[in-house]
Amino acid sequence: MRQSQAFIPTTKEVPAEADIVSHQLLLRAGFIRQTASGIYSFLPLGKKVLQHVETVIREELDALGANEMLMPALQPAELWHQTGRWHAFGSELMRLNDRHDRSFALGATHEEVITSLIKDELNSYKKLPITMYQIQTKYRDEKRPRFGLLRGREFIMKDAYSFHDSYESLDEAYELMYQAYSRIFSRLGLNFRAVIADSGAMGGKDTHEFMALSDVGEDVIAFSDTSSYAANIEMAPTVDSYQESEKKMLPLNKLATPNQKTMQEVADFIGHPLEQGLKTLLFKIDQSFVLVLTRGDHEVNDVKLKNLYQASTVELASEAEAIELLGAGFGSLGPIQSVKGIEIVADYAVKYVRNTTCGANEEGYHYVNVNPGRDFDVTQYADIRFVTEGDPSPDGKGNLQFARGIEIGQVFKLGTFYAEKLDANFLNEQGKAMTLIMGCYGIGVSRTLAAIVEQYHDEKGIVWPKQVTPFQVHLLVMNSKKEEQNELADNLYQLLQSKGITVLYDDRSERAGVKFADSDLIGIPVRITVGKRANDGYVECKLRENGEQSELYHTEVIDYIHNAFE
Ligand code: 9G3
Repeated sequence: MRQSQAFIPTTKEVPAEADIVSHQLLLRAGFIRQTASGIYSFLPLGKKVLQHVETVIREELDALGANEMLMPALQPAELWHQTGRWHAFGSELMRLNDRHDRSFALGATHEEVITSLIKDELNSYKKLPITMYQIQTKYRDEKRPRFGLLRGREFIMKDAYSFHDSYESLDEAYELMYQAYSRIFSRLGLNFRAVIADSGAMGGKDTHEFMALSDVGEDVIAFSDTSSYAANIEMAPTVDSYQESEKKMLPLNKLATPNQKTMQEVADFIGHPLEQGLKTLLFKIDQSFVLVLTRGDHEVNDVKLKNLYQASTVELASEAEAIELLGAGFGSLGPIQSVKGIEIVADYAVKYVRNTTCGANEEGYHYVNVNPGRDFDVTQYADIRFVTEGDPSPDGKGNLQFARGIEIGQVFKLGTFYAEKLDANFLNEQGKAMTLIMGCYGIGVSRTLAAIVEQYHDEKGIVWPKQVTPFQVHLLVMNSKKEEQNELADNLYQLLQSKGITVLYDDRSERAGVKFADSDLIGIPVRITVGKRANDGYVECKLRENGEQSELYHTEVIDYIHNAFE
């Protein structure tokens, strides 16, 4: 492509609304432009990268024998009513009415559509297992779209759905898709981890998230410093490896602790470390109140609470509710003499505390030398805290470290939820109608593009991995008015393309400095510069990833490029 005819609006200034590198660079290098909050146009260079990402995904999915198709974005509301999701998803699900006033959802995902389609067409175990996939635009009305393509309201997803006559068959498909995802993200050059995740609203049992490691990632992953164990921190289980305390129990005592509110303030006032204290929080789990206890230095994991109670909503009670129920505000809550009948759930670590401190359910008073079992009872002990760095890895090998990740893929074992709701059955060998068993598998295609930029850039701009670069070579001519430069550059442009090498040819009448800066910003792996030495047939070659430069005779350029891309 000749840059004099291309639409690549690079900019020097950093757009105010872009607060992470990938968002800034994709805007400045002319790959995307925002149309509305969380809604983007892919300009020519961005579209080319998207195509390369999609090609890698298609190759790996097709190799599994998955069937590519394309489903509509407009989905009849009836389908979502049947699965109960029309109401389950609030304003995040974008909806509209057609001219006959019939309701539709703009597809946020396609379990309903694909299951109703398969239901009508597939009825025999002989046709199972089958996997369908699409690469298609999704719509989710995020409350706070941000970070450019990382959290948009209209984005490109590869979503796949597999159908099975048994859970063994589902397990096989899941494993195959898991391995395919590993190949896809490796081929894209990403530094990623597959982590055990929480199936959340999707139900089902197993799910893994594929996380591209990045400090701007919204998710925190906990991984072993010794083994391959890795889990989303929402899921990482704690290991009950606490030691029994040798200290003897001291007599319970009630102390005035005026204006001591936070755990740290109380610990300092009493004179013991934070982990010696007891943290008491009042939660509303589905509509009932639960007193939740953790050690002073631990944090309640609401996803674990939600899974423990199989609840649909878990939220902190308000201070007013705490005062009304327990007689005190947040800084003075405790499990002693709490209102009878309030459930008390405590993290395993609480079982081992000795002579701890907790609120007295009275403003400005705390109990000291509190001991579980003697001074308060617990309805149940459970793993309800977030793991902390240094905790033993749940697989028994090494200790946990944290990293932030961008979720670029997720694989789910759905089970029969959608097939039951949509009455999607197949006849088994005995001719008996059985409910279809499903898996679903997503990759955030546009999000992956941004994750690649997060992992591949430097202070001058993007540094595209060769698998996804919009062009393989950036050919610059320093002064197109000089006949010898123009001629050599034009000849090279034709020659490289005749060898199947993709070339972005900067033939603009711009100053050298502008061309070099744009070239560093756009981030094409190999730059060939035709300049002063065009007369004796020499050109300058430079690798974007390490800045390595060499002066080559023009006949050597093809080999140089092939070496760079082998
Ligand atoms: C919605 C809205 C947002 C959603 C969903 C539905 C997430 C929803 C989960 C999934 C599960 C898998 C197939 C590809 C892989 C992921 N956010 N999920 O179902 F209506 Cl507004 O999308 N779907």
